[in-house]
Amino acid sequence: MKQKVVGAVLITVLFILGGCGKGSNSKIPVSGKSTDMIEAPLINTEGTEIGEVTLTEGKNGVTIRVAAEGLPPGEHGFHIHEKGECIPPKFESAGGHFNPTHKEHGFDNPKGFHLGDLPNIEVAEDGTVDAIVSTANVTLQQGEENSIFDEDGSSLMIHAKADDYKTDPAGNSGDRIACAVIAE
Ligand SMILES: [Cu+2]
Ligand SMILES: [Zn+2]
Repeated sequence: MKQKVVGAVLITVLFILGGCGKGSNSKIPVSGKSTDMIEAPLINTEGTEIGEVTLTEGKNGVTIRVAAEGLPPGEHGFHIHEKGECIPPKFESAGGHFNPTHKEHGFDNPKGFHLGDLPNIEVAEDGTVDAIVSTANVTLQQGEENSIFDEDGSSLMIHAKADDYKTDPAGNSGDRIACAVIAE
């Protein structure tokens, strides 16, 4: 298991995010397969750890924080991919975008969007990023159709270029440059 289940700080984090909806009935998972919080290392195309992603589920969906360094400055596509495997340098092992509803890519695509589609993230001039994006389209709870804990797991991916939010299948966002396994 690469992702760590951090039960002790769960209540604190939910409180900070204001998403206390699940606070009363959330349980620390016995199986480790379904949870309210995930932390996972982010690796680059050389397999070097460059940061970390944190996913927290509250009543308005899942909040994803990505904190990393050593990335090219500018806007980058950011998605949940369909398989929980990050094999550098190309990360093709992660498959396409998480898409259990069989749509096309992009928020601006009339035939869209993938449930794994997310807003672009901005890397600063010094190559660091500390971004928070939210999505109501996925869940960390196992057994749901939109759960990232499906049979083959899921990963988070940063791309070389910005996502145009409309070009199928990946928003013309270019190479995959960093990957984190968020469910195995
Ligand atoms: Cu992607
Ligand atoms: Zn997509």
